[in-house]
Amino acid sequence: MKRKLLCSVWAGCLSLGMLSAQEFHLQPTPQVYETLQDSIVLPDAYRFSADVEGAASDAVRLLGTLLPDHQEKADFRITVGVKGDKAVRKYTRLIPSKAEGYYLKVGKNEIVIAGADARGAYYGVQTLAQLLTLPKLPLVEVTDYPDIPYRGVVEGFYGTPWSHEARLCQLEFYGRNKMNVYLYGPKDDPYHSTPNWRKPYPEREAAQLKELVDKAKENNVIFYWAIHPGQDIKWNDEDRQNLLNKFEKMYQLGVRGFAVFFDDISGEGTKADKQADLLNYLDDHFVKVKGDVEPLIMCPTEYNKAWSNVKGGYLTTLGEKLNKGIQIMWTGNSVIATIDRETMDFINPLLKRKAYIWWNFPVSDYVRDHLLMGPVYGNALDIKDEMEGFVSNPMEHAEASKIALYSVADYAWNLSDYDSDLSWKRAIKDLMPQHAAYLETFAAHNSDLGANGHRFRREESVALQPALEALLSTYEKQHIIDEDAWRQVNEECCKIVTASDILSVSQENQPFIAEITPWLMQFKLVGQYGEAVLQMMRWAVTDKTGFETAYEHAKSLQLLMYKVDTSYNQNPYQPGIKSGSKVLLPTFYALFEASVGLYNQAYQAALDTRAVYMPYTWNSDVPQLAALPVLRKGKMGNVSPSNEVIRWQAGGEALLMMDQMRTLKSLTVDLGIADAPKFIRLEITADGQRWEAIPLQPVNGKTRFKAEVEGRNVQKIRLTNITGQEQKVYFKQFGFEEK
Ligand code: 14T
Repeated sequence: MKRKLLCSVWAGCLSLGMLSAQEFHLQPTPQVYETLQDSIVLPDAYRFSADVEGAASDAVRLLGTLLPDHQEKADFRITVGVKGDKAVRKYTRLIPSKAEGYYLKVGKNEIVIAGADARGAYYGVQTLAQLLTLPKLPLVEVTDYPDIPYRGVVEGFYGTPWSHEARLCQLEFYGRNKMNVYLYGPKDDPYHSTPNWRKPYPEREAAQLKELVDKAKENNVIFYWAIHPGQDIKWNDEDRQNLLNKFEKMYQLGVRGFAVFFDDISGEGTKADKQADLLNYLDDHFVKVKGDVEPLIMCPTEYNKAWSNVKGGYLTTLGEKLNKGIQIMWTGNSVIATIDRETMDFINPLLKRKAYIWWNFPVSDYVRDHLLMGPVYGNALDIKDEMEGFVSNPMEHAEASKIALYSVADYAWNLSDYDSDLSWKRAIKDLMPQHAAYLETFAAHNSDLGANGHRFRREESVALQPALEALLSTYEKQHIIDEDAWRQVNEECCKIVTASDILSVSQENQPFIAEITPWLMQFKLVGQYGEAVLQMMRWAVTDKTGFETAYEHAKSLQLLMYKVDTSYNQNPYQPGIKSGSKVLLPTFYALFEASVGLYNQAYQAALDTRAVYMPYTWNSDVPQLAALPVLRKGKMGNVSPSNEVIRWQAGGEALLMMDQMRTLKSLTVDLGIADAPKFIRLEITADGQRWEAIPLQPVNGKTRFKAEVEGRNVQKIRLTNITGQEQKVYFKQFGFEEK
């Protein structure tokens, strides 16, 4: 923001109680913010001039919730209006000529809020509301407007849609942060997508949607309802009418913004000319006829550069055919990407309009075991004139998404003044003012996505990285402890444990804590594991029992982390709970291994150096089998099947080892051959010494066999080729269930 400061730090000269001047920052960052060195206390009585029934009525209503009842005869005057209103005529030339802009002045004897339009006036009052949270009201002049016309959120992820309560809370949040768009399009709402898009919502859902629409209006947010019909749409009159009927139903619920999504579909529905015809039809026969509906938005099938085939003409067709005014979404150079000038230079000419950016962050539907709580960075700051809209696709965790959404609002309002780190810190304070420091610790270490198919990564644990690197490299290379780094890391681990406990029981934002609780549990264990590993380093060669206790503790913590990872958030896609997975844990694992190595050397011991808890390990002298991963899900253990022919040499063995003795319930083997028992011997051992062969019994007379192991204790299971010749088999299944 351009701060024309008349005093270097205005409020530094005053006593500001809880909030210091340095801490105070308007959100989103205004375009021009001038401030005097002075402040006032808002009087109880004031004269009010506004056209209450006029365009500024939303602004007036919001103002009413902020101010005490006024009296007619008072010296202090509060004026609210929209450009053209009599009340604000005097200020006409000060109102920015930009949509949704406003001029706000707090003077000694007056407050003026003059909007370029109704939403502008409303935003002026939102800014005043922020100033009113200060102990004294600073004298200011704010001239403000958004850089990007449409800013907000598209609920467009796969997974559990947001709850009704979460949505209501979001809409208020958007209003406060000057976001004007909420696009409703959760992939797992059956009435949004195939095949039920044709059907009206049941009564209860319809009533809730109506409530959302009203809530959106109250907060000056445009509620867009999106339909996702492409997977089974027929390009005929009947389906066109089906779509129109559904829109009409939604119109009756109060919806005044509509979108059609053609993403992630295949087949007939993907044709550009058909899509354009449909959209134009809706534009001509619905939007234009109604007269009070926002411009249509469409999400194309080729919605990112990597998936587009320019020569195929899909995007060119849309660009040429789609009515002017219909907006087209774009996720960037790939599904998940940051947006830069090159992104816009590629797409805008094809679309013959400014693209409407669908930003796939902090959406986590392809990395569901992670939370994306880090700063919003990577989008160019010099492309404000290239985008029609900028909406963010969030996580299925509505409250946790607010950290990113706050910064998206900040960015899209004022690109050139956007500072990702400052914005992130303010977002955290906004979400949990009382516990911001703890939440910052949590967010700093829970921001990366882990390895993923989109190869989109975020920084994590940035502040601690130098200390972690120094600690690890001196320890690994020189076998000595960098004391400074050790202290820093230890302190951070301590903070992690403290933050996890305090946040877990915090009452400040309970829906938020409920969303992140499993990650808080995991985060605490990561901190404790770090502390234990630091102790192991300390004692590795100097205190045998000290080390052994720390080692056992670290091992226990590994097991506890494994339990959290396999007990919570067990979705079928990326089950589990990952925390501190980019920098913290890998460093702790490496330090664990290095310190066990030093201990083993010092005491001629042979402690297991493996840092990650593994209930089962799998090994074989048959090379093709040795490489297969072994997985555990709940009580089920499975060696991943292979789809190649396995050449199993005579006498070759495959061995499954348990970390401890476990009791079995069942065991299944399928080697793709009907006479497996002739070639393969299955044996178990409970003590690791004495082996016992278990007969394989056919299931369904095909290639699948089971072994009677109910109630048997085992430590190891072994398969051996007993034929004296190489056997060719398919390793289709080797699985068991624990009791
Ligand atoms: F419409 C789009 F702009 C878009 O991003 N569509 C989906 C979206 O619903 C989802 O949340 C997002 C992130 O996973 O990506 C799109 O969905 C995909 C992307 C893929 F690369 C679905 C399957 C994919 F292989």
